[in-house]
Amino acid sequence: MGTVEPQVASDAQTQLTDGFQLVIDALKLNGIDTIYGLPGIPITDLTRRAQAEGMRVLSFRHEQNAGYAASIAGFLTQKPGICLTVSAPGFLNGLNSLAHATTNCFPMILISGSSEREIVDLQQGDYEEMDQLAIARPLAKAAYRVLHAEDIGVGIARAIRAAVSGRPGGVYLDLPAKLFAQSIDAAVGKKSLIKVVDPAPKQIPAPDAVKRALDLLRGAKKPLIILGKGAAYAQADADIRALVEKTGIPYLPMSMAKGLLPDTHEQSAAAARSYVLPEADVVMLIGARLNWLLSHGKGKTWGGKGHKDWGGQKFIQVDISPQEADSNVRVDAPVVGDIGSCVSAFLNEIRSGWSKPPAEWLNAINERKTKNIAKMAETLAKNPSPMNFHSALAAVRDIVKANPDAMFVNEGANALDFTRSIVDMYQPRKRIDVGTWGIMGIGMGYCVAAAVTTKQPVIAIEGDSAFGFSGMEVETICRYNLPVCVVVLNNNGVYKGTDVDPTGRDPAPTVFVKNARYEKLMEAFGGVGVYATTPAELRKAMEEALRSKKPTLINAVIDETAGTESGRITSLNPTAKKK
Ligand SMILES: Cc1ncc(C[n+]2csc(CCOP(=O)(O)OP(=O)(O)O)c2C)c(N)n1
Ligand SMILES: [Mg+2]
Repeated sequence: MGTVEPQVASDAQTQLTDGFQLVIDALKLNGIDTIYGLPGIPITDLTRRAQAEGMRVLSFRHEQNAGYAASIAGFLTQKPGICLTVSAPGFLNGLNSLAHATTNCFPMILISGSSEREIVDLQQGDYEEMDQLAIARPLAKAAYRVLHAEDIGVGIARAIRAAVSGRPGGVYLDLPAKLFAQSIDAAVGKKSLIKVVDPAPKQIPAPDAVKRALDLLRGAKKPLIILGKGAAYAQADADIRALVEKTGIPYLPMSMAKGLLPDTHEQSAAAARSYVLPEADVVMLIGARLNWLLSHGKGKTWGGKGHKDWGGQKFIQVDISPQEADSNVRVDAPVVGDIGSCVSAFLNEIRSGWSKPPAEWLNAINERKTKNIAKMAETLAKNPSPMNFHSALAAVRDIVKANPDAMFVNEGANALDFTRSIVDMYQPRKRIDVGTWGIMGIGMGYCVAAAVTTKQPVIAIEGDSAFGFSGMEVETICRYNLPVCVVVLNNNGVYKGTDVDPTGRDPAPTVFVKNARYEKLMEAFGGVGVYATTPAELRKAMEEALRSKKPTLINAVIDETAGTESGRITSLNPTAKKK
């Protein structure tokens, strides 16, 4: 190990190829040109040779961040993002992102090297011994192992198809160390590779399901459309916008669907969310699941009497997975197919005419919207000292408006919830965030993948706790000189910086070192660090970062009393009964 040997495939004398080469050839044959990973036994040479063969190999400081990068690359490109790790510990570090990809329906393949099968299976104590395939299987949409070089082509083809077809997800591919060095005849090897034809075939919805859905929608007095990140993934942006505009139905974007239509669109009901959810009589879900993020379609959010009661709405659910319907409440009109095909079927049907929703409904929404937007504008105009989330995010909002092409990464609790509601998005698939699990740690991995796959500048709005999960990857951002501007909304802790240990011994579990200088971390690797205590300083630093395209970290000092416990999901937090 250790030498670069990109010539094996074309070695005229031996006419041999090997496992390393076949993995690279199989990926390239399928248009996969980027690997997010971290080298070590047994995949070090795979990273070297992939790079020597022109693949982009992005090397991270921790596999979890490489994995998150791969998962979001899958979301942004509809091609499986590849994460490459070493055995046992590297594999486990990557596993979190595999589960994340499956949960979020992002196409991703975690490829891990693994140790000697014979030794692992007899539990004889090999270097980094672990039965990785068995451990990955319950967290993946599919999991495969390849033992023979001749099967690499099939293994990669199956992994690609499983990742992107139907409902996308995370796939695990186990490649034992011995596989890489196996030599086979180069011509046999070449023939064994498979270029996957139509990896994500269209799934056309049944015409009667389309009709049933539109009949229900047509009869609604208070219809509502909810766009989920499945709708963003579909890349059917023009049709989705046409459906919303032609029907005239108010819509709500879920977090990562923001920007499918500009958030400033007159039909957006986002500023009247708490009014439209309980009031709507027919709700069309497009690529959005009725999970916790939509309060399971029931309870007080939806106008139910008790916290588990159905509010009485009828649901139309447009989803690629037939199993999604009835997951929480009855779905009266399931429409199963890929979002693009379903939306285009709706458009075909409504071409013959559609009457807009009743004016009372639209007026009632507009009234609430106008009131809430005015109230928010008042809050945003304040300029308190120290700066709070609102005054900082008012600056961020203007910057995003002026740079609608920029990618936008967001994580934290208050840093997430305030940003989502204050910062408008103007284009599809710009906002990428904590997703289905509300996971902390996606930040810097997402920044790298967003910069690499879209070639656009990236803005990341990070809670100080959230940032810490992947902070070391600022070195990765500097190493590849990516145009990433990280803003740490620094309130000295998780939710707030004000907690104290009642015994007086230690810092409270939710607080960090006060006035930490996160910007110096970026400076350590040659990037630009800025310490900002006012919205004006923050604005200036962001403008400069976008202009210069230099890796930048702005430490935005936020009033440590400003946040709330758990941000907007305080109700999910069990609190100890007071004695
Ligand atoms: C992997 C993971 N670990 C822990 C949590 C619990 N958690 C939710 S938000 C959060 C951090 C919130 O603090 P910060 O990022 O500073 O945001 P703030 O509310 O202070 O703006 C944590 C630790 C999580 N969501 N994911
Ligand atoms: Mg914080």
